[in-house]
Amino acid sequence: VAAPRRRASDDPVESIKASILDHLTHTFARDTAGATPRDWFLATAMSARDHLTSRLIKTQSAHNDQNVRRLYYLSLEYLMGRLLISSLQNAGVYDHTRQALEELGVDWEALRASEDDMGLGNGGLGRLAACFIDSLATLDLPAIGYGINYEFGLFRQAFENGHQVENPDSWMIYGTPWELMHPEYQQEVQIYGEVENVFDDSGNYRPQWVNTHKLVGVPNDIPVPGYGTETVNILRLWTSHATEPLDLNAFNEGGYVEAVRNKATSETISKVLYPNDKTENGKELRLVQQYFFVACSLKDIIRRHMRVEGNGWHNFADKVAVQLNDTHPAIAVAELLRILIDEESLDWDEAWAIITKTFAYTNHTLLPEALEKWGVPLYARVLPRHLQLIYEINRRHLETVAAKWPGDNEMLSTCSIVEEGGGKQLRMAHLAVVGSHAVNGVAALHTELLKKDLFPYFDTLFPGKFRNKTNGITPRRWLLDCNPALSALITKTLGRPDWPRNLDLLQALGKEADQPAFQQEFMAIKRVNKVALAETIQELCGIEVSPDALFDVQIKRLHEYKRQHLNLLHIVALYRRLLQNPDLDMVPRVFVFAAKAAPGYDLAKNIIRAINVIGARINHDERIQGKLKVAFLPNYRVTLAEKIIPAADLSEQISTAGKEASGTGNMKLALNGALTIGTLDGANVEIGEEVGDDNIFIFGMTVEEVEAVRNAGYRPYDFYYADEELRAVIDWIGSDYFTPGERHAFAPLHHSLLDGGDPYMVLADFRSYSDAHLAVDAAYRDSPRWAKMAIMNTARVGKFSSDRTIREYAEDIWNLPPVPVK
Ligand code: DL6
Repeated sequence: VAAPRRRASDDPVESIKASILDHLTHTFARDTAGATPRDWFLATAMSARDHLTSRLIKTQSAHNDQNVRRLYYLSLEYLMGRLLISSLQNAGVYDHTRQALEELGVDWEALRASEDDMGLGNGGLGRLAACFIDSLATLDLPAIGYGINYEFGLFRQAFENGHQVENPDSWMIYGTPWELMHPEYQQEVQIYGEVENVFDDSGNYRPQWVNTHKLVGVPNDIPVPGYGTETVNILRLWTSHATEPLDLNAFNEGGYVEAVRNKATSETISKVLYPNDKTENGKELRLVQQYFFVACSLKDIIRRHMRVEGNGWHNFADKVAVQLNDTHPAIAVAELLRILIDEESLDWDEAWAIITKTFAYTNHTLLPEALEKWGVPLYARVLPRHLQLIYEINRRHLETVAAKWPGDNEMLSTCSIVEEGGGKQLRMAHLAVVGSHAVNGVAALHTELLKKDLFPYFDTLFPGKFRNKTNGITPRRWLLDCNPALSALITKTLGRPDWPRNLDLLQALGKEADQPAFQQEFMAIKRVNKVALAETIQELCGIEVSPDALFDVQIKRLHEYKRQHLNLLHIVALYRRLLQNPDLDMVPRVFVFAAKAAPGYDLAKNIIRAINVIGARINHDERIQGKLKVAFLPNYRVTLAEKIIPAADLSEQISTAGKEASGTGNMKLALNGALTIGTLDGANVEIGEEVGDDNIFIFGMTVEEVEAVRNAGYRPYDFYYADEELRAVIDWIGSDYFTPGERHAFAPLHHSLLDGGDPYMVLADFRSYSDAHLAVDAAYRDSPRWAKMAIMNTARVGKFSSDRTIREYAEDIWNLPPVPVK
């Protein structure tokens, strides 16, 4: 039935109902009888958006009126997930909206399932950016996130015969209700071309970037509401367009494809997210993507500043702080320099002072293959003027190096932005360090290693520039929204509902950890979440699992250094123990995996196949009486994480020490009462410090031990021959037992463990890992002890709220005061 135009009501539920019906009818032209769940989702999202846009306008007025200092977060990735629940929660209208929909007879589960994930990121780095913009708004910090509005997000993963297959993620093929397009703020930017020296009006030679290709970036804004505050910031994502969408002359002459060629080429830039989370060096389109979004964003930042300040370069760095999320946007250093010198005619020193006050850089990895380098010939073609400027930055930088270490040529080449030898390459991390006033790692251990191993000379050259900012996660999405039952228990127990804005309050739960009644309530919620996950496992994998088993979870990108294959070796060892002794007394376990592998990463894909195939054999083996189950859930993404995390008993954080910069899944799982089995790596170290040794299972070599073993000449065969069980497990995997008729199915995995040198020392850590699992087994049998440990985890991880992280950035790096919106 068509609704009349909305009438204001004093009753919030009535008012939301009217708003939803109004959008259903007048925005989407649907009546209630024929509306699909997606129609209801769209109408509800628009109703939520109405709440956000009015606050957004208020926020922008407050920021403009007070001419505030702003933070601009530049990130090539934002892994947002679904936005409906978090938008409703943060806007404070979640309960009323649920009630309104219930009264309208709408199926809530179907409605929310019809929202596609906004998966514009690969993994940790992109999800961190999403948590950060939530915290920025929650803390009333004036901030704008900039990125790319990819038409296709991270691929959708399916399994065929255990193999990963990738399908395109056309998440916005039918549009998305969250984006507000602003053609009035479109920016034209240029690329390619060449540099000519021409005389300027004062008779001086000046370089000019000419014969360039022009592109247009159109901004799409996503409102980002803070929780429990009026502030609504924006995430501004650029879509690429051609300056001339249609060549009418070509069209009139019958060249139909020619007529739209320019449009198609230009639109390619924002078409698809690159699916590697650690490497993408050398791809021209990737470089173009980086420059496109950086150039559009800087123009937009300058436009906003100059609107108030006129030609106000003198106070630009007072009003503008830019955070580079990894080196992906590091070209911003050269682009701002180009604008200041070529377009604004500032002299070098003035320009450089502005730049180094404006930028700060976050490093997210120590893995050498993840450190971005660009071939000089490619740069010369795509960004010829920037290349010149980077050379000049480097020349001046090397003068400083030479002054510090006179006559040390080795030091010059180590510190240079330009890597010589082979083909010349630009080291983007060096450019980012030189062009920033602050550089941070993402966990205490990572920052130490950054200073010691990755940039040792820079730390000496720029004392105080390197700082630590341990990552965090937003407690809104990762507890309040994804685990409503536990959230309700926390609110009831603490007697206050404001813990999602102050996660340290959870500490008070520690007092309840020994109380049988509280333990029962806490564990009953875990069980309900496990029942729900068991249903999802049945639905997605066709595997029946018992919620009484211990749910042992490893969810993250598939990477050798994250060592999903260590987990697999242990599973096969357990299977073998059970076959040898079917009466073995062990806590039944469900091993849950979810992970995407980069499409070109053969070993990672082989590990996925091995887990799937070996898992299937285990799942169907009646001899082991259901004591072991292995489920690899397809298409890992934020929405799936929200289902798995509240149901996890054990969190696998088992990277080789020194390799995982921080990890953030470890924080989400601990917050939801999962115990960690982990190495002393990344933020595991700090999680251990917070929860205490009694509430975590630490195993394996430390960073120092890893280094010592490697220096002594690591030989995986030594461990293979020394450990009968390990040897049997590896031989078994190397045989065709699990793939009858198909020989060498797991040869890449087998090779990596032995003849390939086992680069991540899986074999060296195997026994210690297996022993730690025995300790897990013993602890789980003692239900009160386990419950206490789980509660202690939830109670003691308040430090890992991204609000704490962002507060530290704001105070220590951005010098950014909050601006409450009335
Ligand atoms: O800082 C966020 C996240 C860390 O928690 C992970 O440890 C780290 O691996 C990840 N890095 C990336 C991409 N790496 N690069 N470049 O996702 O960042």
